[in-house]
Amino acid sequence: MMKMKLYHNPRSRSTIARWMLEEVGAPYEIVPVDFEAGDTRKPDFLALNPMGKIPTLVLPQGEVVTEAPAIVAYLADAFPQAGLAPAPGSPERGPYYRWLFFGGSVFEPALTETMMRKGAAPLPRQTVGWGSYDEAVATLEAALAGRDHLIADRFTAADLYVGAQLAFARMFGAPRLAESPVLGAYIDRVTAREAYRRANA
Ligand SMILES: N[C@@H](CCC(=O)N[C@@H](CS)C(=O)NCC(=O)O)C(=O)O
Repeated sequence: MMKMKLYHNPRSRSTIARWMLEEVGAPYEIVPVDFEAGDTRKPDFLALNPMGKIPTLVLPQGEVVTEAPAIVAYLADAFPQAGLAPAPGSPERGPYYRWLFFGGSVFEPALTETMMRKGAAPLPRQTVGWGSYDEAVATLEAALAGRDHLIADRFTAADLYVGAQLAFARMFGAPRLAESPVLGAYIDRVTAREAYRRANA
């Protein structure tokens, strides 16, 4: 059987895609990417993803999927038996998209801003699409207060993506997370999953 190919480096966001591949039980092979050897700048790789970034997933038919949240969302739909996405068009699909996109277009850039511009004045919150890091964290904290998961009281691909971002943030020592029992418990809960362990072994 033709397998999906994941261009991967264990010290990168491609661990998110690998975690999702493990969750859904997809047959896949790893194509190792060596940053130091310049693999992401080589023409063959740039032909797949001109951004020169991983994760990059190549489907057996040749289609290319990039951007970790898109890979996660695609796999959730392609492997419905894993039960990681509410049905398209169902009411729960709305908040499911909300949190998946929140992870990619709010939390991630907010985290990058707070970690890489330490000491600089924050970018204007009304203009940048992610508002501010503090608001992004407070929003997730409010969404998770008194509940185990973001949607429908079960683990979905949105928890995988947002949980992965939060786990990275905690690992990098990002502000506000150590003081949040709600987010701390959430990160512990999602990263206790077997598929997470397999992907990060
Ligand atoms: N928007 C992308 C970000 C991917 C990304 O920035 N990947 C980094 C590693 S964590 C990368 O491939 N860097 C290598 C490079 O830019 O040459 C996603 O969400 O997947």
